[in-house]
Amino acid sequence: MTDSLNYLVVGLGKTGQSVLRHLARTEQAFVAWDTRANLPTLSDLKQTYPNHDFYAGDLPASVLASVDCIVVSPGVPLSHPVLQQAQAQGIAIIGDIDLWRQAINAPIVAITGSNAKSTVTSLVGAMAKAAGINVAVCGNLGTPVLDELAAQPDAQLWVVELSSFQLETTNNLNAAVATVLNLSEDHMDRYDSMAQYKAAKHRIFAGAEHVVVNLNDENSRPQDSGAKFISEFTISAEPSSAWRLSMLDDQEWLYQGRRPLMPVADVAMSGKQNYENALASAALATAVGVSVDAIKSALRSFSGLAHRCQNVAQINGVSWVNDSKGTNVGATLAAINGLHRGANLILLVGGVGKGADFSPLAPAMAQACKLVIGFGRDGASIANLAPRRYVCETLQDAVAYAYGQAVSGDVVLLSPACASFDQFDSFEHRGDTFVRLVKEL
Ligand code: UMA
Ligand code: ADP
Repeated sequence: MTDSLNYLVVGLGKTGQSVLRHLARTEQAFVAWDTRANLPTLSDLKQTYPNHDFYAGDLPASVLASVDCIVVSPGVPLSHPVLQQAQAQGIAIIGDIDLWRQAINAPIVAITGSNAKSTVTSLVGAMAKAAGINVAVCGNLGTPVLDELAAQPDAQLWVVELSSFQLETTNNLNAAVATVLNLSEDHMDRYDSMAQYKAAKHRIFAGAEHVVVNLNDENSRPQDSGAKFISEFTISAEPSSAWRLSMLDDQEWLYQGRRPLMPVADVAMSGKQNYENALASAALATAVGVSVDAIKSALRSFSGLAHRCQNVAQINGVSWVNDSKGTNVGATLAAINGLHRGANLILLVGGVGKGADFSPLAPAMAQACKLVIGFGRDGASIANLAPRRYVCETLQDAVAYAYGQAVSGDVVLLSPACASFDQFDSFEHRGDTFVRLVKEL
C-alpha cells in the first residue's frame, strides 16, 4: 500500500538501508542520498533498487522540489545546509523511529541516557523474555528498528534504545514507559550546549504514559510530562518509596519500595553502577507488567554486555578490565568509582574526545589511579590532568607500559572516555584489540 508520499532517504548506512527496505516493502516512492561522494555501496544499492534514483556527494538542487518527506539517518546533523533548506521549504523531516512508530501497535519501553542504555535495554529485554513475552529488542544498540519490525512483525513488546541523534527526529513516541537514565557530557561536537543535548534526550517523554526517573540525576526528570505514572530509582537507601539499595541482615539488597527483592550478591552483574542498572531495568519492566519472578530470574543470569567493565584476564594477581564502551567522561567516572580499591587503578585513556571537558575526571584519577596512560589523539589531554601519568601513541604501547608497572592487586582498566575512530573501526574493534594484546602478554 502506498501513502503516495515521495521520500528522500538521507544517509545510507545501517539505518538508511533499513529505511530503503521498509519503503520498498511497503511500496512507497523514494530517492536516496549519501553526502559521501565515494560511497562504496552505491553500485550495489542501485542494483537492488533499479527504479529509484541514488545520489552520492552533492545533491542536485532540483531533487528537493519533488520530495514530500525526508527520512534522515541519526549520524547526519540537522544543521546540514540541505536539511536547513528543506526545513525552510516546509518539507517534513523525520527519522526511522517515526516510520516504525507509525507501523506498530504493541507497547514500547523507550530508553535513553548518556550511559547504560545498551545494558538496561538488553536487561529489560531479558526480563520480558523470562516472562514469556515475545519481545523485540533493538535501536541504537545495533539492529535498526525497521529491520526488527520485518523480523518480528508480531512482537508483543518493543524494548528500544534511542540515542539523542535518533530522538532529534522523533515526534510523539507515545511510549508505554520512557526513561532518561542519566545525563553527562557527550557528543559536544554535535551540540552547541548541554541544554540542547538534554532537550534532544527529553523528546523521549513525548506522550509517555509512565516515566522512570533517576533520583540521583535531576536531568533525568521530565520538566512537564503529562505521564500518568512516575516510578523512581536511586542507589541510596531513601526515599523508601523508590526502587533502591538498602541493607538487610548485613547484606545489601535491591528493594522495590519497602519490599526486599534480592541481595545484590545474587545479581550476576557486579559493580554499583550495575546495581543502579538493575533497579532501573526492574522499574521499567514492572511498568509493562513483567512479573517479579521473571525480573529476578533475569537479574540472576544476565552477566552484562561485552566491552562494559568486562573482566578479561587475571595475570600475576593483576586484573585486566575492558571498558572500551566507556566513550565519555560519565562512563569512565562510573568505571573508576565502581572498580577502584584505594589507588590501585592503571587507567588507559584516549581516542577522539568529541569536544568534551575532561576536567571532571581529575579528582577521581588523583584518588583512584596509581597511573594514567594516555594514547591516541586526545590521550595526552586527559593524562595531563592526572598527577601520575605516561603518554604514548598506541593502545599496544599503553598495554605494554601498563604490564611493566602493574603489581599484584592492581586493576588495569581500559575506559578511554573517548570514541575510537582515530585508531579503530569501532569501540568493539578497540576492545577486541585490547583483549588480544592482554592475552598475548
Ligand atoms: N552520512 C552522510 N552525511 C553525514 C553523515 C553521515 O551521508 O553528514 C552517511 C555516511 O556516509 C554513512 C551513513 O550516513 O553512509 C551512516 O549513517 P549513520 O551515521 O546514521 O549510522 P548508521 O550506520 O545508520 O548507524 C546508526 C547509529 N549510528 C549513529 O548514530 C552515528 C548506530 O549507533 C545504530 O546502532 C544504528 O543506526 C541502528 O540504529 C552507533 C552509535 O555510535 C552504535 N551511536 C551513537 C552512540 O551510541 O553514542 C549515537
Ligand atoms: P550506552 O549504550 O548508553 O553507551 P552501555 O550499557 O553500553 O551504555 O555502557 C556504556 C558505558 O557506561 C560503559 O563504559 C559502562 O561501563 C558505563 N556504565 C554502565 N552503567 C552505568 C551507569 N549506571 N552510569 C554511568 N555509566 C555506566
